[in-house]
Amino acid sequence: MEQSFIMIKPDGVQRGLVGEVISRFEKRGFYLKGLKLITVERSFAEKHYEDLAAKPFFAGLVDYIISGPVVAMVWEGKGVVATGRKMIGATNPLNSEPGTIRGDLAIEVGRNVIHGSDSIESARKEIALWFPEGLFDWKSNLHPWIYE
Ligand code: DAT
Ligand code: MG
Repeated sequence: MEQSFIMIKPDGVQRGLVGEVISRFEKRGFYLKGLKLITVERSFAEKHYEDLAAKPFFAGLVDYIISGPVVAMVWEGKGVVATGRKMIGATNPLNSEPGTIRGDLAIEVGRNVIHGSDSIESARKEIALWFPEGLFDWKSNLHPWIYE
């Protein structure tokens, strides 16, 4: 089944939003297949955001991501990549709809609480980067109550 890489950024961890974010993905019906609290090095953050290396905000973005621990997760379920993006909301929280994570919990683009893979292909790459040790293979007993 489809998987997405979701990360609570250092501001989300510092602000005590870990439970809130996890709760939204759990309640929606997605399955948690990987989870860790981790502080990454500059070179690792640069690799994660390599597509944005030419952007003027790249250095600041990397400084922010390495400024403290993040919660790296893999969530699984039908359509989780696109639905995860909708749950997260627009990149700039001032444009994020209320009801989305950023629209409810953030104000500035440089402190937007959460990352979510933007395509199935980037999810695959990001999961390989962040979880080289592999994921947990377990099946929820709620499955028939979430899927028909
Ligand atoms: P998203 O995180 O919604 O996938 P992105 O991949 O385009 O957005 O950018 C990655 C992060 O970089 C984003 O969460 C916040 C930061 N960022 C993006 N655009 C920015 C901008 N114009 N100014 C400052 N930071 C920006
Ligand atoms: Mg992105």
